[in-house]
Amino acid sequence: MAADLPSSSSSSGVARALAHHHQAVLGFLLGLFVSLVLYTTVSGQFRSTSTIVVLQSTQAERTGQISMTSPPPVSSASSAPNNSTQVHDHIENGQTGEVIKTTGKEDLEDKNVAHATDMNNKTGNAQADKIDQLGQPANNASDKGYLIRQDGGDGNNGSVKHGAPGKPICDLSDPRYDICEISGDARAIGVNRTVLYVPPTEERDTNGQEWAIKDQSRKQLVDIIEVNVKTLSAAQSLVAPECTSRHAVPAVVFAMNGLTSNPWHDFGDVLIPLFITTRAYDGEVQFLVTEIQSWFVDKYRLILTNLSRYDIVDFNKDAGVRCYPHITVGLRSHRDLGIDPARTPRNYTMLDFRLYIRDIFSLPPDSQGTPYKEANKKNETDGIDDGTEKQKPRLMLINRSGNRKFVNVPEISAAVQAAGFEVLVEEPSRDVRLEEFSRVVDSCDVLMGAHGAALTSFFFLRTGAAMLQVVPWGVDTAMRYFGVQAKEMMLQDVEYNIAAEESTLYEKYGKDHPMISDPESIHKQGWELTRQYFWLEQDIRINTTKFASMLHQLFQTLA
Ligand SMILES: *[C@@H]1O[C@H](CO)[C@@H](O)[C@H](O)[C@H]1NC(C)=O
Ligand SMILES: *[C@@H]1O[C@H](CO)[C@@H](O)[C@H](O)[C@H]1NC(C)=O
Ligand SMILES: *[C@@H]1O[C@H](CO)[C@@H](O)[C@H](O)[C@H]1NC(C)=O
Ligand SMILES: *[C@@H]1O[C@H](CO)[C@@H](O)[C@H](O)[C@H]1NC(C)=O
Ligand SMILES: *[C@@H]1O[C@H](CO)[C@@H](O)[C@H](O)[C@H]1NC(C)=O
Ligand SMILES: *[C@@H]1O[C@H](CO)[C@@H](O)[C@H](O)[C@H]1NC(C)=O
Ligand SMILES: *[C@@H]1O[C@H](CO)[C@@H](O)[C@H](O)[C@H]1NC(C)=O
Ligand SMILES: *[C@@H]1O[C@H](CO)[C@@H](O)[C@H](O)[C@H]1NC(C)=O
Ligand SMILES: *[C@@H]1O[C@H](CO)[C@@H](O)[C@H](O)[C@H]1NC(C)=O
Ligand SMILES: *[C@@H]1O[C@H](CO)[C@@H](O)[C@H](O)[C@H]1NC(C)=O
Ligand SMILES: CC(=O)N[C@H]1CO[C@H](CO)[C@@H](O)[C@@H]1O
Repeated sequence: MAADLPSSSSSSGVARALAHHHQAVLGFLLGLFVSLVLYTTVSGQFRSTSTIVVLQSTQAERTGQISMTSPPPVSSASSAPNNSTQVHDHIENGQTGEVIKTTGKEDLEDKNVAHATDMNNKTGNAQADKIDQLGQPANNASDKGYLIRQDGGDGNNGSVKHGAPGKPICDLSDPRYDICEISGDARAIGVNRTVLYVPPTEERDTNGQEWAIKDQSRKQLVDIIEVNVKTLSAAQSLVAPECTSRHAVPAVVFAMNGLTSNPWHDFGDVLIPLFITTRAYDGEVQFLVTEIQSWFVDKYRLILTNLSRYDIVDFNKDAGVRCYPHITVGLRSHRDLGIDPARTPRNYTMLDFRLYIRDIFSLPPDSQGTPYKEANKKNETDGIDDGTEKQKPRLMLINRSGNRKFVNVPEISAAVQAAGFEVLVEEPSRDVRLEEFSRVVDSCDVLMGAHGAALTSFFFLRTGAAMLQVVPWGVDTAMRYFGVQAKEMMLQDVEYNIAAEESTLYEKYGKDHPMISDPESIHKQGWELTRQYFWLEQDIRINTTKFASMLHQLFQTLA
């Protein structure tokens, strides 16, 4: 008996222990489940905020309605934890660079646009967003003039001593870009693609540290050649190359190659990131440019010379040892052609950016309404109808010549005019002079074009003017590449989603081909096929009857 007791008690003890163990396991599993659910929900949330788009046009849109006020519905696909939503999220490494080499003529061909989308994978996204939420880095020690500490820059603070001027901090944590901030004795040697940090004597270490940084906003691009950033060791510091010039302002090292030459990328990959990274300097910063492109410098001179009042340095050819109190290597970027205000030093928004661009191109201030409204206003104050013809709203029709072109431009023009607009057909080339072209865009109430880089001219529109995007069959990036931005910039975002019958793919392949009957099935087969069919092979024949009803609605909104 007695012998049983311990035995029984021990067996019940074992049972209890076992039960506890089970509970613990169950609890653990439950906890794991909960945290998984949480993670999925949260990361799903992250994903949908940063991927906002992936749109399926509704039936109404397909038949040509305006989606101006309410944001278009987000397809179920975008919330599904599925590969199909990721199709556009992956940059095709390696090939991108080659595809991109456009020569002058091809400039507005944005066959690469989709390539260059948010290349964040799920983890990447979630991480990036977490970093955002960590908020402002505490390190404030660098001089007040250098308000460079922006977003998650200090996510990696392992190498920073608090209160120290700061060793080079290279932050590789963002899925889009890498960046280094060097405060103190920073020396840039262009021909060697090297930026050195010479620590003060008391901080020197026996070992140095070294990074290789792609100095533009798309760190996956093979074309962007790395710049070396080094903290010199104690021994190296003693033989550091002597400064050949000393500068009082900070410098930023960045690359001008990559996907540039397509305006969407010019702005999205370089100009907006440069704005985010340097606008707060108010011009008191020097640009050290790797892979400098003279056409880019010419085309965007007004923007570049406003962001920096100092000469641009052709860094690849610069043999001097340039010494600065601060050097940034790389450009920050938040999303495709976009700005996350919470991650900028002065809460800049895309609206700020558009107004800034208009300002430096000396376009009328924001208090001016759209050209049509202004003309009407004047006429009203002038008094009565004197019989002269009333000014019409003006629509710029972008005439693409490569892929995704309108094959019936004359009919479209006629329909636009019949709806009461003045039409202006434009084919901006890469070398278009923006000083003049910006004025032409500014004089328009509507900028109309097929989904493509030329729509990037929307920065020159006035508040309340419309971007009329003709969305080709099977293309689902309309909102993400342009629509979201238009709304953020207080432009009317109008989408005309073509029906299958308006795509030349329909004539070519017939209604039963999956690309017509089920575009989603093509998307699922990957970006290469999607790109080939929907981006490269497709032209557009707008059904002007259907289009006219949309134009009439649009006309009403402009009055
Ligand atoms: C992927 O999406 C398709 C349709 O969009 C759906 O049928 C499938 O279940 C999804 N797969 C997963 C793993 O979610
Ligand atoms: C996602 O893509 C991978 C690789 O392309 C493939 O192996 C996998 O089956 C896909 N998963 C789904 C749910 O489609
Ligand atoms: C996704 O991103 C994470 C973090 O940036 C990275 O570690 C991982 O390798 C990436 N996965 C793929 C498939 O690109
Ligand atoms: C940053 O510096 C300013 C002025 O030097 C100071 O007022 C502020 O409290 C500092 N912020 C942090 C987070 O240290
Ligand atoms: C940054 O450094 C502080 C103090 O050393 C530490 O508490 C913190 O965890 C570090 N943060 C990161 C992201 O490493
Ligand atoms: C550039 O690199 C070369 C080779 O490493 C070196 O000999 C030269 O001194 C460097 N130039 C400067 C200015 O440091
Ligand atoms: C940049 O433009 C703004 C107006 O938008 C002007 O106030 C500022 O002085 C300009 N800066 C430079 C360096 O030209
Ligand atoms: C920027 O926005 C944040 C929240 O989004 C706000 O707390 C902060 O006050 C804003 N800063 C400025 C300068 O407007
Ligand atoms: C539009 O572009 C096509 C092809 O480049 C050209 O043939 C046509 O003349 C252009 N139309 C107008 C009205 O400029
Ligand atoms: C054009 O659209 C109208 C109105 O939606 C429709 O009745 C007509 O059949 C369409 N024409 C063609 C050629 O598809
Ligand atoms: C009726 C009328 O006054 N029309 C005028 C409106 O304004 C435009 C441009 O300012 C003039 O060209 C029209 O004649």
